[in-house]
Amino acid sequence: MALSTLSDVADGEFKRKETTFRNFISSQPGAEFPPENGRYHLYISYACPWASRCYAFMKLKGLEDAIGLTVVKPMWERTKEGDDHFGWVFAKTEDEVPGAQRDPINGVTSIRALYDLANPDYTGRYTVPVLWDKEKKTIVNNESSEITKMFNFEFNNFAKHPDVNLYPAHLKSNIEQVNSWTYNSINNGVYRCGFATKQKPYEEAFAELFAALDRCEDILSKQRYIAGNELTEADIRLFVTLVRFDQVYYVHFKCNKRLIHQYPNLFNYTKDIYQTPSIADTVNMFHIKQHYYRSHPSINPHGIVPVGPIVDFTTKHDRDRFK
Ligand SMILES: N[C@@H](CCC(=O)N[C@@H](CS)C(=O)NCC(=O)O)C(=O)O
Repeated sequence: MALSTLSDVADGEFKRKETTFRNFISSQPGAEFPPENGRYHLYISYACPWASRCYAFMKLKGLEDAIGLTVVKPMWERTKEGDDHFGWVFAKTEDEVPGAQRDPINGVTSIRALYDLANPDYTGRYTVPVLWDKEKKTIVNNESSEITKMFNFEFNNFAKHPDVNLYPAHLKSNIEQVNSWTYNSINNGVYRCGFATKQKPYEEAFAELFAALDRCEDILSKQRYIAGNELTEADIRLFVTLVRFDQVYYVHFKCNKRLIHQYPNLFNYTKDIYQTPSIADTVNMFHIKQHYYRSHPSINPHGIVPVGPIVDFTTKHDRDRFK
């Protein structure tokens, strides 16, 4: 099975490649991609933390009526007869896998086919999220950190919650400062542990990951959210990794120094974000576990999905102790 994720390994070290479609939806006069009600469509996997952060922004801003959404099947499958690429595919029928859908916009069978429609010469990875323009029939952007910015700022005329701002100006430098270390050491850090093919890069990524989690634990002992006392982009970015950690990364990616539910502040914080209205809708643990454990045969050859641990994010948290 060809695993495009593993093609990002060099010298035993996992190095994530840059994404390719980098256009912006903008309300500036004359913009090529203006914000319009009903024009854009987001393709995600519930398994993917990067795609899930886009979906979380969509929900927090109340953009579900303005921007369409389609969810792929959790397990990677062959994307084209005659070659050995495995990747994201759509459901064949609406009831094939609970939560997974057919492609209602282009009627294609895989995410790869969307990239081929957008650019027949495309040769990169076929990743989610994909933000699709129905009018120009192309991919606007496939970089989650940019899609979230567009959702935050550019659709306020159509958002049910235009007042929600996950990049408030007064916290901008804190947010960027936090993102600068959480991305490499935590969000990508778990992948650097999991996809390392040599001991040394694995151990380096592991040490960095747990040092960064300790740093979060310390910050979160003093304030409710990671960049201050309001929910921001930095929290959503951190949350998507924390919520997958105990049930996937601890086992599958060998991030097994400590579970998140053993850190009092990090665990209560994860529950706090999970219980923020509409965030729980973006977390589908069935898709998450099915994907990771069953789509990476190089690290879990038999595709057995561990039953535990059972983690309950719905119990009471203590984060309202910060006012
Ligand atoms: N930089 C991208 C990364 C997205 C990404 O790596 N997505 C993974 C899933 S978690 C994917 O679609 N992988 C498919 C593949 O590698 O073939 C973003 O943040 O949007």
